[in-house]
Amino acid sequence: MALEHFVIERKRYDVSPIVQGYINNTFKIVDNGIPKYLLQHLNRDVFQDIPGLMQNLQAILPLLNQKGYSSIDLTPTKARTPFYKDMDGEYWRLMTYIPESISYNTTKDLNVAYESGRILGVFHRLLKDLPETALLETIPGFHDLDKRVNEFQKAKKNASLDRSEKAKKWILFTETTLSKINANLPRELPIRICHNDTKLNNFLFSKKTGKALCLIDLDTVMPGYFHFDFGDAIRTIVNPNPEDQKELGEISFDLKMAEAFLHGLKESDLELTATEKKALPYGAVLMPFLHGLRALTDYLNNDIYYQVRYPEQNLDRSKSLFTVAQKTMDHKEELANSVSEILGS
Ligand code: GN1
Ligand code: MG
Repeated sequence: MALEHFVIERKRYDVSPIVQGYINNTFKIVDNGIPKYLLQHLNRDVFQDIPGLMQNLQAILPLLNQKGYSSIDLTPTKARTPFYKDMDGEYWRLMTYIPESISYNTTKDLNVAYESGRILGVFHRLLKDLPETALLETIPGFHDLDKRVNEFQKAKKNASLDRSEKAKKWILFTETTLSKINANLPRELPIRICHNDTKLNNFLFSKKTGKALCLIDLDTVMPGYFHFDFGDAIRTIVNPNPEDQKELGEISFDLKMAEAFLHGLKESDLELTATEKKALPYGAVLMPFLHGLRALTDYLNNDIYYQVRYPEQNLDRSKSLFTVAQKTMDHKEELANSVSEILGS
Protein backbone atom coordinates (compact mmCIF):
# COMPACT_ATOMS: atom_id res chain seq x y z
CA MET A 1 0.00 0.00 0.00
CA ALA A 2 1.36 3.43 -1.00
CA LEU A 3 0.46 4.96 2.37
CA GLU A 4 3.26 3.18 4.20
CA HIS A 5 5.90 5.03 2.18
CA PHE A 6 4.96 8.41 3.68
CA VAL A 7 6.13 9.88 6.98
CA ILE A 8 3.04 9.46 9.12
CA GLU A 9 2.25 7.87 12.45
CA ARG A 10 1.89 4.12 12.00
CA LYS A 11 -1.57 2.98 13.01
CA ARG A 12 -4.69 1.43 11.56
CA TYR A 13 -6.36 4.01 9.38
CA ASP A 14 -9.66 3.65 7.60
CA VAL A 15 -9.30 4.31 3.89
CA SER A 16 -12.33 5.36 1.84
CA PRO A 17 -12.45 6.47 -1.79
CA ILE A 18 -13.84 9.89 -2.71
CA VAL A 19 -15.85 9.54 -5.90
CA GLN A 20 -16.20 13.13 -7.12
CA GLY A 21 -13.20 13.85 -9.35
CA TYR A 22 -13.04 12.88 -13.00
CA ILE A 23 -9.25 12.55 -13.26
CA ASN A 24 -7.25 11.39 -10.21
CA ASN A 25 -8.22 8.75 -7.66
CA THR A 26 -8.54 10.18 -4.17
CA PHE A 27 -8.81 8.39 -0.81
CA LYS A 28 -9.68 9.81 2.58
CA ILE A 29 -7.43 8.51 5.36
CA VAL A 30 -9.38 8.47 8.59
CA ASP A 31 -8.09 7.97 12.13
CA ASN A 32 -10.75 7.07 14.70
CA GLY A 33 -13.49 8.83 12.77
CA ILE A 34 -11.37 11.94 12.10
CA PRO A 35 -10.11 12.52 8.54
CA LYS A 36 -6.35 13.13 8.64
CA TYR A 37 -5.02 12.91 5.10
CA LEU A 38 -5.94 12.67 1.45
CA LEU A 39 -4.03 10.10 -0.55
CA GLN A 40 -4.07 10.61 -4.31
CA HIS A 41 -3.15 8.38 -7.18
CA LEU A 42 -2.34 10.78 -10.02
CA ASN A 43 -3.53 10.27 -13.58
CA ARG A 44 -0.48 9.78 -15.81
CA ASP A 45 -2.43 10.01 -19.07
CA VAL A 46 -3.75 13.45 -18.20
CA PHE A 47 -0.65 14.82 -16.45
CA GLN A 48 2.35 13.95 -18.55
CA ASP A 49 5.02 15.42 -16.26
CA ILE A 50 4.08 14.59 -12.69
CA PRO A 51 7.46 15.46 -11.12
CA GLY A 52 7.12 18.88 -12.83
CA LEU A 53 3.56 19.22 -11.53
CA MET A 54 4.78 18.47 -8.00
CA GLN A 55 7.48 21.13 -8.39
CA ASN A 56 4.72 23.60 -9.24
CA LEU A 57 3.03 22.73 -5.94
CA GLN A 58 6.30 23.28 -4.09
CA ALA A 59 6.55 26.74 -5.65
CA ILE A 60 2.93 27.65 -4.88
CA LEU A 61 2.26 26.22 -1.42
CA PRO A 62 4.67 28.44 0.56
CA LEU A 63 3.09 31.54 -1.02
CA LEU A 64 -0.37 30.36 0.01
CA ASN A 65 0.77 29.79 3.58
CA GLN A 66 -0.55 33.13 4.89
CA LYS A 67 -2.87 34.34 7.61
CA GLY A 68 -6.50 34.12 6.54
CA TYR A 69 -5.84 31.35 4.06
CA SER A 70 -5.60 27.66 4.98
CA SER A 71 -2.72 26.11 3.15
CA ILE A 72 -2.52 22.44 2.37
CA ASP A 73 0.68 20.62 3.29
CA LEU A 74 2.29 17.85 1.32
CA THR A 75 3.47 15.02 3.53
CA PRO A 76 6.89 13.79 2.34
CA THR A 77 7.82 10.18 1.75
CA LYS A 78 10.38 8.40 3.90
CA ALA A 79 12.84 9.04 1.06
CA ARG A 80 12.07 12.80 1.54
CA THR A 81 10.41 13.20 -1.83
CA PRO A 82 7.06 14.99 -2.28
CA PHE A 83 5.54 11.98 -4.06
CA TYR A 84 5.92 8.21 -4.14
CA LYS A 85 6.49 6.39 -7.41
CA ASP A 86 5.51 2.74 -7.14
CA MET A 87 6.90 -0.34 -8.93
CA ASP A 88 4.46 0.16 -11.83
CA GLY A 89 5.61 3.74 -12.32
CA GLU A 90 2.39 5.11 -10.79
CA TYR A 91 2.55 8.34 -8.76
CA TRP A 92 1.03 8.88 -5.30
CA ARG A 93 0.98 11.87 -2.97
CA LEU A 94 -0.31 12.52 0.50
CA MET A 95 -1.79 15.79 1.70
CA THR A 96 -2.96 16.92 5.12
CA TYR A 97 -6.72 17.15 5.58
CA ILE A 98 -7.97 20.53 6.78
CA PRO A 99 -9.96 19.80 9.95
CA GLU A 100 -13.62 20.79 10.23
CA SER A 101 -13.77 21.68 6.55
CA ILE A 102 -16.48 21.02 4.01
CA SER A 103 -17.01 21.50 0.28
CA TYR A 104 -20.24 21.73 -1.68
CA ASN A 105 -21.10 20.36 -5.11
CA THR A 106 -23.93 22.85 -5.54
CA THR A 107 -25.33 25.79 -3.63
CA LYS A 108 -28.16 28.30 -3.35
CA ASP A 109 -26.53 30.06 -0.42
CA LEU A 110 -25.56 33.72 -0.93
CA ASN A 111 -22.90 33.46 1.76
CA VAL A 112 -21.24 30.54 -0.04
CA ALA A 113 -21.24 32.63 -3.24
CA TYR A 114 -19.78 35.66 -1.43
CA GLU A 115 -17.12 33.64 0.35
CA SER A 116 -16.12 31.85 -2.86
CA GLY A 117 -15.55 35.18 -4.60
CA ARG A 118 -13.58 36.47 -1.64
CA ILE A 119 -11.24 33.49 -1.35
CA LEU A 120 -10.67 33.36 -5.11
CA GLY A 121 -9.53 36.99 -4.90
CA VAL A 122 -7.23 36.17 -1.97
CA PHE A 123 -5.77 33.21 -3.89
CA HIS A 124 -4.96 35.48 -6.82
CA ARG A 125 -3.55 38.16 -4.55
CA LEU A 126 -1.20 35.69 -2.88
CA LEU A 127 0.12 34.39 -6.21
CA LYS A 128 0.26 37.65 -8.10
CA ASP A 129 4.03 38.12 -7.87
CA LEU A 130 4.96 34.60 -8.90
CA PRO A 131 6.45 34.94 -12.41
CA GLU A 132 4.61 32.86 -14.99
CA THR A 133 7.91 31.26 -16.00
CA ALA A 134 8.17 29.73 -12.51
CA LEU A 135 5.48 27.20 -13.34
CA LEU A 136 5.26 24.34 -15.77
CA GLU A 137 2.14 24.27 -17.95
CA THR A 138 0.86 20.98 -16.55
CA ILE A 139 -1.66 20.52 -19.36
CA PRO A 140 -0.59 22.54 -22.41
CA GLY A 141 -3.43 24.61 -23.91
CA PHE A 142 -5.82 23.53 -21.14
CA HIS A 143 -8.33 26.36 -21.69
CA ASP A 144 -7.37 27.05 -25.30
CA LEU A 145 -10.67 27.17 -27.17
CA ASP A 146 -9.11 26.67 -30.64
CA LYS A 147 -7.32 23.56 -29.45
CA ARG A 148 -10.53 22.20 -27.89
CA VAL A 149 -12.42 22.92 -31.12
CA ASN A 150 -9.80 20.99 -33.13
CA GLU A 151 -10.10 18.04 -30.78
CA PHE A 152 -13.89 18.20 -31.16
CA GLN A 153 -13.70 18.27 -34.97
CA LYS A 154 -11.47 15.18 -34.97
CA ALA A 155 -13.75 13.34 -32.56
CA LYS A 156 -16.79 14.24 -34.66
CA LYS A 157 -15.17 12.75 -37.75
CA ASN A 158 -14.30 9.47 -36.04
CA ALA A 159 -17.38 9.04 -33.85
CA SER A 160 -19.67 6.02 -34.05
CA LEU A 161 -22.99 6.46 -35.83
CA ASP A 162 -24.88 5.78 -32.64
CA ARG A 163 -23.08 8.43 -30.59
CA SER A 164 -23.13 11.03 -33.40
CA GLU A 165 -26.88 10.52 -33.70
CA LYS A 166 -27.46 10.90 -29.95
CA ALA A 167 -25.30 14.03 -29.83
CA LYS A 168 -26.66 15.59 -33.03
CA LYS A 169 -28.54 18.50 -31.49
CA TRP A 170 -25.54 19.40 -29.31
CA ILE A 171 -23.06 19.19 -32.15
CA LEU A 172 -25.20 21.81 -33.87
CA PHE A 173 -25.35 23.89 -30.71
CA THR A 174 -21.56 23.90 -30.64
CA GLU A 175 -21.29 25.21 -34.14
CA THR A 176 -23.77 28.07 -33.74
CA THR A 177 -22.46 29.11 -30.34
CA LEU A 178 -18.83 29.12 -31.36
CA SER A 179 -19.30 31.97 -33.79
CA LYS A 180 -21.04 34.02 -31.07
CA ILE A 181 -18.21 33.41 -28.65
CA ASN A 182 -15.53 34.23 -31.17
CA ALA A 183 -17.34 37.43 -32.15
CA ASN A 184 -16.28 39.25 -29.00
CA LEU A 185 -12.91 37.99 -27.91
CA PRO A 186 -11.45 40.10 -25.10
CA ARG A 187 -8.15 41.84 -25.74
CA GLU A 188 -5.06 43.11 -23.93
CA LEU A 189 -5.40 40.90 -20.93
CA PRO A 190 -2.57 40.38 -18.46
CA ILE A 191 -1.44 36.81 -17.83
CA ARG A 192 -1.83 35.69 -14.24
CA ILE A 193 -1.17 32.55 -12.30
CA CYS A 194 -4.63 30.96 -12.26
CA HIS A 195 -6.14 27.96 -10.53
CA ASN A 196 -7.87 26.82 -13.72
CA ASP A 197 -10.35 24.46 -12.05
CA THR A 198 -12.44 26.74 -9.85
CA LYS A 199 -15.72 24.83 -9.80
CA LEU A 200 -17.44 25.15 -6.44
CA ASN A 201 -16.38 21.79 -5.04
CA ASN A 202 -12.76 22.89 -5.21
CA PHE A 203 -13.46 25.53 -2.52
CA LEU A 204 -13.17 24.54 1.15
CA PHE A 205 -15.32 26.17 3.82
CA SER A 206 -15.17 26.09 7.60
CA LYS A 207 -17.96 23.93 9.05
CA LYS A 208 -17.95 26.19 12.11
CA THR A 209 -17.89 29.71 10.71
CA GLY A 210 -19.02 29.24 7.10
CA LYS A 211 -16.01 31.23 5.92
CA ALA A 212 -14.13 30.05 2.86
CA LEU A 213 -10.75 28.57 3.84
CA CYS A 214 -8.88 27.92 0.59
CA LEU A 215 -8.96 26.35 -2.85
CA ILE A 216 -7.99 22.73 -3.31
CA ASP A 217 -6.96 20.65 -6.34
CA LEU A 218 -3.94 22.69 -7.40
CA ASP A 219 -2.76 20.49 -10.29
CA THR A 220 -3.78 22.96 -12.96
CA VAL A 221 -2.39 26.08 -11.28
CA MET A 222 -0.51 27.66 -14.16
CA PRO A 223 -0.56 30.82 -16.28
CA GLY A 224 -3.95 31.88 -17.62
CA TYR A 225 -6.47 34.72 -17.66
CA PHE A 226 -8.50 35.82 -14.68
CA HIS A 227 -11.76 35.32 -16.56
CA PHE A 228 -11.02 31.57 -16.71
CA ASP A 229 -11.19 31.33 -12.93
CA PHE A 230 -14.13 33.71 -12.72
CA GLY A 231 -16.15 31.86 -15.34
CA ASP A 232 -15.39 28.40 -14.04
CA ALA A 233 -16.55 29.40 -10.56
CA ILE A 234 -19.59 31.38 -11.72
CA ARG A 235 -20.95 28.45 -13.74
CA THR A 236 -21.31 26.51 -10.45
CA ILE A 237 -22.53 29.50 -8.43
CA VAL A 238 -25.39 30.76 -10.61
CA ASN A 239 -26.86 27.32 -11.32
CA PRO A 240 -27.79 25.15 -8.32
CA ASN A 241 -27.76 21.84 -10.21
CA PRO A 242 -25.05 19.19 -10.54
CA GLU A 243 -22.85 19.16 -13.63
CA ASP A 244 -24.62 16.11 -15.07
CA GLN A 245 -28.14 17.43 -14.39
CA LYS A 246 -30.57 15.63 -16.73
CA GLU A 247 -33.58 17.93 -16.39
CA LEU A 248 -32.34 20.84 -18.46
CA GLY A 249 -35.43 22.89 -17.63
CA GLU A 250 -34.16 23.12 -14.05
CA ILE A 251 -30.99 24.94 -15.10
CA SER A 252 -31.10 28.60 -14.20
CA PHE A 253 -28.96 31.70 -14.00
CA ASP A 254 -29.30 33.44 -10.65
CA LEU A 255 -27.88 36.95 -10.97
CA LYS A 256 -28.11 37.51 -7.20
CA MET A 257 -25.63 34.67 -6.67
CA ALA A 258 -23.23 36.13 -9.25
CA GLU A 259 -23.53 39.52 -7.51
CA ALA A 260 -22.75 37.99 -4.12
CA PHE A 261 -19.65 36.38 -5.66
CA LEU A 262 -18.61 39.76 -7.12
CA HIS A 263 -19.06 41.46 -3.74
CA GLY A 264 -16.78 38.82 -2.19
CA LEU A 265 -14.24 39.36 -4.92
CA LYS A 266 -14.29 43.09 -4.24
CA GLU A 267 -13.79 42.46 -0.52
CA SER A 268 -10.58 40.51 -1.30
CA ASP A 269 -8.90 43.69 -2.57
CA LEU A 270 -7.58 41.94 -5.65
CA GLU A 271 -6.80 44.56 -8.26
CA LEU A 272 -8.11 43.80 -11.74
CA THR A 273 -7.43 45.84 -14.84
CA ALA A 274 -10.30 47.47 -16.76
CA THR A 275 -9.82 44.94 -19.57
CA GLU A 276 -10.02 42.04 -17.10
CA LYS A 277 -13.27 43.34 -15.59
CA LYS A 278 -14.73 43.77 -19.02
CA ALA A 279 -13.83 40.18 -19.91
CA LEU A 280 -15.67 38.63 -16.92
CA PRO A 281 -19.07 38.10 -18.60
CA TYR A 282 -17.24 36.62 -21.59
CA GLY A 283 -15.47 34.20 -19.22
CA ALA A 284 -18.79 33.23 -17.62
CA VAL A 285 -20.03 32.09 -21.05
CA LEU A 286 -16.72 30.66 -22.25
CA MET A 287 -16.07 28.29 -19.36
CA PRO A 288 -19.31 26.27 -19.30
CA PHE A 289 -19.13 26.18 -23.10
CA LEU A 290 -15.52 24.94 -23.08
CA HIS A 291 -16.31 22.24 -20.50
CA GLY A 292 -19.42 21.23 -22.43
CA LEU A 293 -17.32 20.96 -25.57
CA ARG A 294 -14.70 18.82 -23.80
CA ALA A 295 -17.40 16.51 -22.41
CA LEU A 296 -19.04 16.22 -25.84
CA THR A 297 -15.67 15.49 -27.45
CA ASP A 298 -15.01 12.76 -24.92
CA TYR A 299 -18.49 11.30 -25.51
CA LEU A 300 -17.78 11.16 -29.26
CA ASN A 301 -14.39 9.56 -28.46
CA ASN A 302 -16.11 6.78 -26.44
CA ASP A 303 -15.14 8.19 -23.01
CA ILE A 304 -11.37 8.02 -23.07
CA TYR A 305 -10.53 11.05 -20.90
CA TYR A 306 -13.03 11.52 -18.07
CA GLN A 307 -13.89 8.74 -15.64
CA VAL A 308 -17.58 8.23 -16.39
CA ARG A 309 -19.85 6.74 -13.72
CA TYR A 310 -22.59 5.63 -16.15
CA PRO A 311 -22.64 5.23 -19.95
CA GLU A 312 -24.12 8.59 -21.02
CA GLN A 313 -22.55 10.77 -18.34
CA ASN A 314 -20.35 12.72 -20.75
CA LEU A 315 -23.35 13.48 -22.97
CA ASP A 316 -25.41 14.55 -19.93
CA ARG A 317 -22.56 16.77 -18.75
CA SER A 318 -22.19 18.40 -22.14
CA LYS A 319 -25.94 19.09 -22.43
CA SER A 320 -26.13 20.61 -18.99
CA LEU A 321 -22.92 22.64 -19.38
CA PHE A 322 -24.10 23.96 -22.76
CA THR A 323 -27.41 24.91 -21.19
CA VAL A 324 -25.55 26.86 -18.49
CA ALA A 325 -23.57 28.60 -21.26
CA GLN A 326 -26.83 29.46 -23.08
CA LYS A 327 -28.51 30.80 -19.90
CA THR A 328 -25.42 32.89 -19.20
CA MET A 329 -25.48 34.31 -22.74
CA ASP A 330 -29.13 35.26 -22.13
CA HIS A 331 -28.07 37.22 -19.01
CA LYS A 332 -24.76 38.57 -20.25
CA GLU A 333 -25.81 42.24 -20.32
CA GLU A 334 -27.18 42.10 -16.77
CA LEU A 335 -24.02 40.41 -15.59
CA ALA A 336 -21.91 43.11 -17.29
CA ASN A 337 -23.93 45.81 -15.51
CA SER A 338 -23.44 44.10 -12.15
CA VAL A 339 -19.71 43.81 -12.78
CA SER A 340 -19.35 47.52 -13.40
CA GLU A 341 -21.64 48.46 -10.51
CA ILE A 342 -19.78 46.27 -8.03
CA LEU A 343 -16.18 46.30 -9.25
CA GLY A 344 -16.21 49.60 -11.14
CA SER A 345 -14.91 49.81 -14.65
C1 GN1 B 1 -11.93 17.61 -14.20
O1 GN1 B 1 -11.27 15.73 -11.87
P1 GN1 B 1 -11.72 17.10 -11.59
O2 GN1 B 1 -13.17 17.14 -11.20
O3 GN1 B 1 -10.83 17.82 -10.66
C2 GN1 B 1 -11.23 18.52 -15.21
C3 GN1 B 1 -11.76 19.94 -15.06
C4 GN1 B 1 -13.28 19.96 -15.15
C5 GN1 B 1 -13.86 18.95 -14.15
C6 GN1 B 1 -15.35 18.78 -14.26
C7 GN1 B 1 -7.49 18.05 -15.47
O4 GN1 B 1 -11.56 17.99 -12.92
O5 GN1 B 1 -11.25 20.71 -16.11
O6 GN1 B 1 -13.78 21.22 -14.79
O7 GN1 B 1 -13.31 17.66 -14.37
N1 GN1 B 1 -9.80 18.50 -14.95
C8 GN1 B 1 -8.92 18.11 -15.89
O8 GN1 B 1 -15.98 19.71 -14.91
O9 GN1 B 1 -9.26 17.82 -17.03
MG1 MG C 1 -9.32 19.20 -11.03
